[in-house]
Amino acid sequence: MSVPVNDDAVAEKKPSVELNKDSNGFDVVILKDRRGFSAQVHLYGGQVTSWKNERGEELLFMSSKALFKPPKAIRGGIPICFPQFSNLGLIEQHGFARNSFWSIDPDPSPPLATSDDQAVVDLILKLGDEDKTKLDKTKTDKAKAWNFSFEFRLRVTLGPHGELGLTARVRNVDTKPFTFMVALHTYFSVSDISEVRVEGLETLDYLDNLQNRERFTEQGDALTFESEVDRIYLNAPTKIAIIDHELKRTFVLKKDGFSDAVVWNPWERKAKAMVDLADDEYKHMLCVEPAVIEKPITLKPGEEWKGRHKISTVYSSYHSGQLDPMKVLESLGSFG
Ligand code: TA6
Repeated sequence: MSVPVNDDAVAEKKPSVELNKDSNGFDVVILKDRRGFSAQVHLYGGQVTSWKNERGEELLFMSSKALFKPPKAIRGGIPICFPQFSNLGLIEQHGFARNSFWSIDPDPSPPLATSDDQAVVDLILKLGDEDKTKLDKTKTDKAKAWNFSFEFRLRVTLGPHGELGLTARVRNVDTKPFTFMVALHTYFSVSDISEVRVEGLETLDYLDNLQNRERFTEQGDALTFESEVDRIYLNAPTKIAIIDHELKRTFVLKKDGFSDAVVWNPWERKAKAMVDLADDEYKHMLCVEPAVIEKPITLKPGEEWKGRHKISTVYSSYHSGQLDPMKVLESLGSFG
């Protein structure tokens, strides 16, 4: 049963926010903007699990074999990797935020600026002493390895032109400093990975996860895909473009507060080994993830970090080579 939160807005076709339940009975928030774009956010994982354009086309990849309940993270949308990226530390791969239950934040403080043009939902995940008992035993053990009190606030916005925005804020509410990594592990839906190129990462240094995280320098032109790619690009720029030639669609990513960007496609062999990904689905996904990995963040008690990630789509009738994505990026101005 869906309970419109601001039902009068729905009648006037203004942006709307609705609280619903998924097939497991877990809470899911549905955002709609006035252009007809929609987004879906699962409180399990605090995870955006859908972003559709006005034609109802899904723009994020979701595995047909995704599991939407603990302990597995949902394979698709935008999983949140926190407080750790990969299996670099003492706790589980990519940390515990993506397989914990978040709540709707009744009082985002300090409130972020909102507008009538956007559908907005504020989520929070916090691990204070009183919350630790809520974690199941294994989680508690793992959380012990990263045993700090924090508040992770996530604001998800949709609109006014269909763009999807995530603002992440991590606050130290402990009595001692802590250090963390974070990534918004974004799965983009693409027509065919061999038809895709990524602009904006040229000439950057990257750590190659397929070669023991050795450091390399990217070549001078667009990134294309012919095999498994798993790289952490360092000091990545504010804007990155993912060009899908087949669909004549460009995803434009704008970020700030995230120093790095991860690019990942598992390709055929790894895809076959993943229980929650169909064998050929690697062809229809690409992860480009704003992240803080190489230089983790340390917060003193009371300090807060903020990172923003905004994604939009640009359609064009261009044929290969006719659209200069850097001109597209420049035309979109600065973060805003
Ligand atoms: O973002 C790239 C990556 O770190 C890859 O190494 C791969 O492990 C991917 O994340 C997915 O990780 P997951 O734990 O969700 O299977």
